[in-house]
Amino acid sequence: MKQYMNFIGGEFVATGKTFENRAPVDNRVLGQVHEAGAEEVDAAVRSARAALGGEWGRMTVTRRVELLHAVADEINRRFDEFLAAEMADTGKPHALASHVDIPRGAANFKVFADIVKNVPSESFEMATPDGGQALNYAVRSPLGVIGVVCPWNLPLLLMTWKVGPALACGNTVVVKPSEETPATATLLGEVMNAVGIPPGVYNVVHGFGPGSAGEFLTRHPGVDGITFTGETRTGEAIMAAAAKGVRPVSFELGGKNAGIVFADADFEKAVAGITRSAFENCGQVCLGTERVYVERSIFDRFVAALKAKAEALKPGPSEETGVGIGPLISQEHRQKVLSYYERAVRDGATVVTGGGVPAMKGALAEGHWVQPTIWTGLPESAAVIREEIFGPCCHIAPFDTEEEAIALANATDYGLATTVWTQNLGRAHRVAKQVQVGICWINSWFLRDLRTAFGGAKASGIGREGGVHSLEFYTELRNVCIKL
Ligand code: NAD
Ligand code: 6OD
Repeated sequence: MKQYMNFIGGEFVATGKTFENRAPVDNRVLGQVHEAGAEEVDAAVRSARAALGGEWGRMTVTRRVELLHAVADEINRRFDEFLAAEMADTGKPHALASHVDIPRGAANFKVFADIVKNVPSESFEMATPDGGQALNYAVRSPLGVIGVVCPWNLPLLLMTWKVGPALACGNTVVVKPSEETPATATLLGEVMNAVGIPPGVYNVVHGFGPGSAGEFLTRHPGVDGITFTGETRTGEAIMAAAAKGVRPVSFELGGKNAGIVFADADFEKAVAGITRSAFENCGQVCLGTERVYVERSIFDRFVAALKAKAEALKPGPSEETGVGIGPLISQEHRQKVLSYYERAVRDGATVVTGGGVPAMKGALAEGHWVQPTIWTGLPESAAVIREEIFGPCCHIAPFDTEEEAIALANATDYGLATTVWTQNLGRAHRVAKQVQVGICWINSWFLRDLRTAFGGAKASGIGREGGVHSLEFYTELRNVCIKL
């Protein structure tokens, strides 16, 4: 039976308390996860602190960049192991994990290493009151020990999206992966040792949130900053923990994202784009589209076309050829998603397609499958239009004017992403300027350039990461003023 251990000070650490890690495709037990208690979390934070004062803290940026490139190369060398681990933990299709999750895991180290190496610093000359001169210039210091708390939907991608820049800036990290997906964070410990990242720079503690490793880590006074991706409600709890000691936080939280399709859009591309944004990763993408607004003149045609696409998504295990959709992460999450499916019907929705569980054969019948689901006909006050479901489902409603579409998109407490489909550049720009979100895609979705700002407005997050914006969070900017 596989053992997923904590990684502390460069060593794999077992604990007396374990919990099962299960495969979403058939609910089989994949292995035992060693839950970190307060003692192990404390050891991890201490080892991260010690590493700051050691070789890592004294290392030149050039050498750090070389090492982080080596981490990326080693992930690529062990690509198949990372791929197998991620597919087993999440059940996501091979095409998705091999084209998105694992390559991004490597890229997150390379790109941020290069950004840190190349980003300039500001400097100002000034006249002083005594007629002399002074020179101001800024230097960046690492923030210190960073607590990294991660979700389960894109485990390696989202974890390294924070660990990459944190290490590139010279920090050390203690990562708390999701209890649902412990594998790739653990495997990364082997990579760190193999390429010579000093012990204590990268640490992993396994466990849950409240009363477990997540809470112990975020409350630990030795943690200098916390970066978190997950639910908005969890963000509130972590923010309260971070208040003690006034520690900075960077939050990427939930979403209830709108897709807007204008009648002048390239129809086929819009249908394909919304198919991805609504159903990719079984709808478990924070940037996903659960509310679709379509201009009335193409509404019926669009609904029929999206229905056909949803029904063509073949459910199945990651490795099977032609699989278009995997399972949800857990039985508990499936119950939540199915409760929204029932709620939509109770609230009077027209179920265009789906609404239940697909018939799966043999062992797969034990997996956490749900059908891709499309609703129409609900008022905007309905729960499935207001609340984040995080499943493969969307409600489609018609609109008549550009202003109406923008107002509908903005009528939510969240503000993460919007995807807009139109061939009118002027309109695209007008809409992009008015939607209250951190990222607005035009004629695309989840198209990522890691140099750009990423984050959420309103209840979808605090701060921006990506490119130089990551440096804002992971470093302290110090002005040096020299009287010449
Ligand atoms: P979650 O908030 O339940 O858990 C995320 C992590 O926080 C897990 O590691 C969990 O153990 C830990 N945690 C839970 N309670 C905690 C506490 N009180 N203190 C410390 N740690 C705690 O989220 P999830 O279910 O794993 O992920 C799905 C959610 O994440 C969705 O809401 C989704 O929108 C969001 N998400 C957002 C982004 C983004 O970029 N904005 C990206 C991915 C996922
Ligand atoms: O691409 C990224 O950097 C990122 N943070 C994606 C988030 C996806 C949410 O599920």
